[in-house]
Amino acid sequence: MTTANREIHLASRPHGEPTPDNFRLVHTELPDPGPDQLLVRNLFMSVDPYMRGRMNDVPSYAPPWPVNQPMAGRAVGEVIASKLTERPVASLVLHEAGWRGYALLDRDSSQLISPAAGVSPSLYLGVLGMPGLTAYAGLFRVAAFTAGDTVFVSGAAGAVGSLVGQYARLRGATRVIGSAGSPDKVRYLTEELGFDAAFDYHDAVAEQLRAAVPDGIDVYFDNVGGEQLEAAIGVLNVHGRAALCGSISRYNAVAPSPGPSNLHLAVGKRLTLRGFLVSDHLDLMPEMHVTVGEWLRSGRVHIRETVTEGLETAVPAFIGMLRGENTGKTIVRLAPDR
Ligand code: NAP
Ligand code: FER
Repeated sequence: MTTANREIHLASRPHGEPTPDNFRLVHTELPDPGPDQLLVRNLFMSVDPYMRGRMNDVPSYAPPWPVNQPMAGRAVGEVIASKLTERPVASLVLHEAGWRGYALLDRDSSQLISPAAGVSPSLYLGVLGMPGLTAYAGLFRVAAFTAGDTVFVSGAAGAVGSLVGQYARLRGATRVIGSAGSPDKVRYLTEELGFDAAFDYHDAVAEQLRAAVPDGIDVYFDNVGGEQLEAAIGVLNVHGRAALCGSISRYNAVAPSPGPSNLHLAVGKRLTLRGFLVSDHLDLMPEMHVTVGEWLRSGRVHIRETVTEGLETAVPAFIGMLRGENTGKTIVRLAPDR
């Protein structure tokens, strides 16, 4: 027997912002699982900013996606046929074969997950997965947050940023400030997530940030780079730390952009500006699950997902996420019954 499948391939490499014609929906057939293989039906797939980098043919920590091949990305699937005893039918697995309806996996390419009762498996793509660990490791290890710090996070209404701000408050920040791309998101930060202040970065970034932090900041969690990084360097206190997590304001850029014009301030203020990859901090995953699992259970961390339905919405969801159409984690539901 075979299983009819649909997969999204990279059709061409974008110049600037990705467009729908950079992608192609392809119909394929999957064979039944061979020895030690399992067949999964994908329930949820993730679209993430780093995928924009994988569309480019340039050397990077993550190799470029090949053209005319299915794209990779995290997904949660339900095992529907298995020749591997450790992955029985009906179990749930986290894996890298997103952007498709079904996938053939083996032991090494799949990880069993057991969501607690009432926990959506999609959380393993967000707060309990890669973005969640990014927030946790970036704040507590990379930026060396300690109670009493004042924290500024950009991209604050997104998957990573929304967690950073909440984790800082829960661990005793003096003040937490966030920036985001719309008045609705700014309200979400202050009214639902408990940020002390927030602003829309489309207008007068340096002035708004300065007004929000009269005593400066000790930690900057940088999701966006560019103008906001420069503004943050301007208000960082002596011995301040910045965790350089991402530079999404530059991901669609077609020409190099100048660095922060005030980098010299790092000398006198003895700043630490430290880039990091979540994959270097996987040792924190168990601790993160214990700590954040308890925060979620007790209702002290709020999460939001922006969910679209069906594989045909994956490309618009990805392009929309890069444009800021999401709040919280962007998820594509692939199985209408979950
Ligand atoms: P996300 O924040 O959920 O979604 C991306 C957000 O970026 C959009 O919602 C949009 O929100 C914002 N954005 C788009 N263009 C922008 C611009 N020009 N200036 C400022 N903001 C802009 O995505 P995420 O998954 O949480 O990722 C956030 C950042 O973390 C990204 O930079 C990503 O690459 C990085 N990251 C790094 C690691 C690592 O290991 N270093 C791991 C995961 C993620 P607005 O409406 O606010 O514009
Ligand atoms: C990883 C390391 C980094 C990874 C994702 C990232 C999916 C994301 C980086 C970014 O968004 O800048 O292993 O796995």
